[in-house]
Amino acid sequence: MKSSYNPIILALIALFSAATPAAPESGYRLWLRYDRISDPATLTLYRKNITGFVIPGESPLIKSARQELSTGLSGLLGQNIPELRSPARSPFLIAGTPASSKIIRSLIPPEDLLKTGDEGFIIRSAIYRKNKIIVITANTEKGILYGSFFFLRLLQTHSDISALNISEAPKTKVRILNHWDNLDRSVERGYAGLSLWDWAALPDSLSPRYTDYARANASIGINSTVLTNVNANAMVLTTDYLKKVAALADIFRPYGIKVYLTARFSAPVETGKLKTADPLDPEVIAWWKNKVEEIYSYIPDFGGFTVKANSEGQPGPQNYNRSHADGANMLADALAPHGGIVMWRAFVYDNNVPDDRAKQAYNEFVPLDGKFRENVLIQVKNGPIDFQPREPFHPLFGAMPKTNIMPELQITQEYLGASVHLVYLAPLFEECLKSDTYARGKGSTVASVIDGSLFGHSLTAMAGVANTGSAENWTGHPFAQANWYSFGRLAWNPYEKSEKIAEEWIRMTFSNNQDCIDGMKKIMMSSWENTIKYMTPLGLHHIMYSGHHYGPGPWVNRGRQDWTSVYYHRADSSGIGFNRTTTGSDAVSQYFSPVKEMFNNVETCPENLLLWFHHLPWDYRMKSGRTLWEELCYEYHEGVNAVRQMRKEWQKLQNCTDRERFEQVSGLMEKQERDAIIWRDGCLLYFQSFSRKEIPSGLEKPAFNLNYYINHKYTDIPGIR
Ligand code: GCV
Repeated sequence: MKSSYNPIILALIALFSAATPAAPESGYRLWLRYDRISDPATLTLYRKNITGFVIPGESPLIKSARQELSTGLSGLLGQNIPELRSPARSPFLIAGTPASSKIIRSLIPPEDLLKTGDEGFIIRSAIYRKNKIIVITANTEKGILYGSFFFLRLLQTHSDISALNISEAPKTKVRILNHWDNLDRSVERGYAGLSLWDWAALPDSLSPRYTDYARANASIGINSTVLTNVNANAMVLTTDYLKKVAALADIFRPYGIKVYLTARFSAPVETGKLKTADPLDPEVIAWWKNKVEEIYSYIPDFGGFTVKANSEGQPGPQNYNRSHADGANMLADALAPHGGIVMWRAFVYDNNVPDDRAKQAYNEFVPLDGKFRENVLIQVKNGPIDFQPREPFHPLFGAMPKTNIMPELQITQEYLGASVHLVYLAPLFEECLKSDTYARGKGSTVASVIDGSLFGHSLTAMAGVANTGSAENWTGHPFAQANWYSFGRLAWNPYEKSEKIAEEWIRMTFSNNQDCIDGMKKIMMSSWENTIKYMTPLGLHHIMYSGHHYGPGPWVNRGRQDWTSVYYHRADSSGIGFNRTTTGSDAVSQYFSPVKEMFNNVETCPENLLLWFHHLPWDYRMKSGRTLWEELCYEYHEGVNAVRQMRKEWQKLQNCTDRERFEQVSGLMEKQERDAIIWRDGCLLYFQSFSRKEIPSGLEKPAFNLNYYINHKYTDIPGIR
């Protein structure tokens, strides 16, 4: 379509609109900003294509979609885009199911919707009575809601909407946030303020934030949320709390979001006054059955339970000499008549440290394959230890073909710099999802386990440990919003590319100007690798300070052995690294061939996981020609230098954002540089006490001695005391 503006004037306006800093923004609106489209040509085109919208129906889901289309379209197009009672003679948008709209029935053949299931949708350009229209349709109203958000995203990202033919369906069924939120509003590993759930005020007082939380999630396809910490409190299962939970569920339902709770395994004893929580005890079975019935009486679409059992002090079936399957199945049987599910976590390891911690979940769960009910999923962290900056994929992926397996990713940055360091996590998630398990030969990726295609499972899910809190911008660091966003997009489609997701998010959250997109994308896409370099290069892991996991603590050697750093890095005068090869703990043998051999052989083991699998001498020759010690020094230095470079790049992007967010990010980057240096120098000085080698010339030398770093206290990091 031809624009009526002079192209030179258009170019000038575009240049100035991109180069003018916007009004201050707190970040509250996340990626749903709906500000008027700044590019005049795009705006004109969109205005010509959408003069109004039709959305038949009055159900809660349709009302949510209507509200979103109304604010979104009018905001983005900078003029009132009215809801039409009947089709207009000018181009319009129509959103509805075939059942709700004759126009849609006449335009979309029913077979086209077959593949979209009960949550997917179609967005298509069409001609109706010689008029160009845009159709959003789906089998269900939930699909209409998702389609509406998707369409708004097309506008927000300045996409071409002239010939649309989009068909989308999520690849997983349950796309769920796990909130590690306690009933006193503290958040375990939370760095963005208090819990969103104001339990004391619920159910009478309902913050508007609850609706905005639901909108944000729905906009990226998240359809479930576990409200409470996996280190669970049985109190949330009492009647008074269930009423509070029901109030939240009522707000989330119109956005297609189901609530779930964590079930404390000992609840029958703690709140039910039974003498045991043995999952095979008839009274215990009856207690859970009644409790579940009570929950459904308040929340008819309750999703089910997430359970951490027999892990890090949590009670579980093993307290009664029962297996994880006995425990999970007992809860699953109580939930099954109501359509509920159990997400049973595989994050278990023995406090007696009988074996390499990396091996324990596999050893515990693989023998139980096929023993879980159909409404049970085993929830597996992306790697075998615990959300480290980099881990190999968890060997349980692919190893339990007869069991529903779901991944647990961590969106909150427990081991990745809290909400201070800019770390875009989608490349980490993508690396795990793309990993080939070889469970059924080449191409058996983790993603194919998760979407159910590898072993033919239909109950599929992906969980992300949330990074949200009461901070005005939800996540503390403005860029941490991208981690929430990308989790949702990857849960919808585990094959999506992190770079594409970054670009979408930047366009919606900051700017559609190409230089801004390129600059921010560069920062985001390199941020994870850079952080690994100054924290845990070459496969090092779990060398954080104990208690908080923010700063370095390779010297931590007291307390429970597998909570110390020395257990993991095993540095001594002969070298460094954990020997998990066939000559060591043999964790490699939990992987299928040829992954096992690849990790086992020092020549083929990727260098970025070298010290995860191998203990090597300090003068081991790396591919670069440097010794291992030298390489370690260079990696740590490169990490710090990359943060410095990132700060410079950010300064160039001043006009890509408002002053408020620009200053906030600048301040955070300053801290990130300071703390990256602490990581580098603390770790190198400590490891140097074993290697007894000089830091190569040309590299910066630590400003203080080792004791300084050992005694360093952080006073300005959110959530860290
Ligand atoms: C919720 C790690 C964290 C704990 C967390 C645990 C888990 O150990 O440090 O805070 O507890 O993982 O995932 O259960």
